[in-house]
Order: sequence, then C-alpha cells, then structure tokens
Amino acid sequence: MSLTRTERLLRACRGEPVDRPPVWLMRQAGRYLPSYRAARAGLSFLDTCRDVERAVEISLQPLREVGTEAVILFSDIFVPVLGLGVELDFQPGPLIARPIRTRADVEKLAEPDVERAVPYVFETLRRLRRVLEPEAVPLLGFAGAPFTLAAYLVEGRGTRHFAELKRLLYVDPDALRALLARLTELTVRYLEAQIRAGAQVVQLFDTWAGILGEPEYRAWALPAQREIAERLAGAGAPLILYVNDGAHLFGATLESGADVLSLDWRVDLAEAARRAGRRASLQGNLDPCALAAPRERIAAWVGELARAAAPARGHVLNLGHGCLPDTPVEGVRAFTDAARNLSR
Ligand code: 1CP
Repeated sequence: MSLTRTERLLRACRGEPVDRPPVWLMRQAGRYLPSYRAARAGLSFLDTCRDVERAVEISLQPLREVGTEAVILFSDIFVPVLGLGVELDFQPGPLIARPIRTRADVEKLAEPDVERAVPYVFETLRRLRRVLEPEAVPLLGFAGAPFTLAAYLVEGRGTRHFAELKRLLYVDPDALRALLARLTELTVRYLEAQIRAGAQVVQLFDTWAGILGEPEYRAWALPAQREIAERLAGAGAPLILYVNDGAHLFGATLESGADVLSLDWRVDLAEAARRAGRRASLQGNLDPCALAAPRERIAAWVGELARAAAPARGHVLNLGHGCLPDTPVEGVRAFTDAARNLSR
C-alpha cells in the first residue's frame, strides 16, 4: 500500500487500513528548535501569531527539520478569545487582564465574529495549505475546549488546582454554564472557519478536564465536547480530542463523538485499544521526557507503542503531551525516523 502523508493520517483517524501509523508531535513548533527561537527574536508571542509570514514559517519548521508528517497551525488556544473582547497577554503562558468570575462578566463578552477578530489565523491556514497541497502533507487546525478555556478565563492565568474555577462550579454553576455556552459557540465557529480555510483535521485540547472526577467531567466538560463533535460532524475534517491526565476519564471520553482520542502516557494503549473497539482511533502516547533517551531506546518504545495500539481501528503516533523547551531535537528526529521504519 503506497499512501501519501495526507491519506495516511486521514485514514488512521477514520479507522481505515494503513501501511503504518502516521506521526506528528504536539507542540512540535516551539522553543526547543533553534530556528523557532531565531524567528521569534524580538517579537512577542501574540505579534508572532499575527505576523502571517512568520506564523507560516514557524508552522513549517518541524516538517523541514525534524521529519514530522503533519503541520499544525502555529497559534495558541487563547488566540480566538480575542474575538470575545477579552484582553490577553502571554508571559509566556496566557494572562487575562480581567478574569471572568460572575454572570455579569459573562454577559459583557462580545458576540464572537472570529473571521473579523483573528483574520490572520485563517490567512495563515490558507497559505499553509497552498504550500502543503503539492507535497500531500496534511494540515491540522486546533482549538481549546470550552472547559480548559474557562479554566484560564476564570483564574486569569494557569494554576495547579484551578480553585477559583472550582468555586464557580460549586457555588455559582449558572455563571459557569453561561460561560461554557459562550465558549462552545466560539469554538464551533472558530473550528468551522479553520476547516473552510484549509485545515484537514482539527484537534480539541481539553488539557485541564483531567482535574475533574468522572461525574464532574460528565457534567462540565463532556457536554461541550459532544456539542462541538456533533456540530462539526458534517464539516469534513476528523476531530481529535486530547485530555491531559485523563486516564480515569477514558471510558467517558469515548462518548464524546471524537474520531480520535489523544492519550497521555498514563494510559495503557493496548487496554485503550480493546475498550475503544470501532468507536475511536487512538493518538499518542510517549512521555515527551523520554525523547532525551538514546535513539535506539526511542525506536524500541515507538515499536512497543505501535504494537500495543495495533488492535485499535487506527493509531496516530504522537507524544502524551507537547514537546518541552528542553526536548532534544535529536530525540524528536529519532521519534519520527522510528515511525517511518515501522511496517505492519
Ligand atoms: O514565548 C513562547 O515561547 C511561547 C510559548 C508558547 C507556544 C510555542 C505558548 C504560550 N503557546 C505556544 C504554541 C501552542 N500552544 C500551540 C502551537 C502548535 C504546536 O506546535 O503544537 C498549541 C497547540 C498550543 C496549545 C496550548 N496552549 C495548550 C493546550 C495543549 C497543552 O500543551 O496542554 C495550553 C494549555 C496552552 C496555554 C499556554 N500557552 C502558552 C503556554 C506557555 C501555555 C501553558 C502555560 C500554563 O499552563 O499556564
């Protein structure tokens, strides 16, 4: 079977036969690459995202330099909240000038018009697709899931426990419900516009849903994920769902309607493949810290992951979380080389 990189990824997402798993890495563009640091020099993170030429260049760096087989738009999950009129900065994580903590704060959010608020995102995608189409390399778009976006909007910044968010959840659930409804609408419109601009697969990052127990996950994160999956079902791009630290939620995430579940290293892939059956493909799940090991060890782990996931309807090789600023470039290369050397 001779497949292009685009065919291999799309088929793996849909659970159709492939010759071997496709490979890409979460946060594959970033500070671990010297060329990224050079392209960023002197520019703030948001200004880099707004500079279409630079965002295209940075998005393509991992394809040219570390052998990844898909390109993901260079941006951040917080960029579209600019469309709600939220004042935002990155230092380096997102900082919200005025956290949203009451029903009145939610009412003040603007009606999202993403094409107007962040046109550079869609222009970057259109240009990337023009470059990638002749090479048959797939283009991924992404968004933050409503629960994870809400976590930062309520806190104002990243924290370990998200105590303010949980206060709202238990003390003023109507305010949180209203915020999640706004964010769900924003996310659907944002992903639809990304698909129109050329994204062939989209990933929904619900990084912080793992702080919830299963009943709270079912009440506060799953409904938004399902609504997004349902409303995007006809848009023509498979949906990948990532929940970090969500091993205890795996059974529930199978009800999200996502085509692919992206798992971290705490989840046993063989067991997940058995439980998923024909319902979803799997993505993952090497610990990013493992990329510091020698080449041969990385190749052995890639082989083990592929074998463990083989009974799944489809498998996309990836990490269990994003590349880190100190991830060795050599380790990333070893990971993608090992994927290319696999055969089923
Ligand atoms: O100055 C810098 O170096 C900026 C660092 C940086 C980068 C490179 C940030 C700030 N965001 C990004 C890019 C980014 N973020 C991508 C690009 C595409 C890719 O190559 O994969 C993506 C998909 C994200 C997604 C993202 N941002 C998530 C979800 C995935 C995950 O890693 O869990 C989250 C939680 C964020 C928030 C965020 N943005 C930036 C940082 C440093 C953080 C996390 C900090 C925190 O938790 O407080």
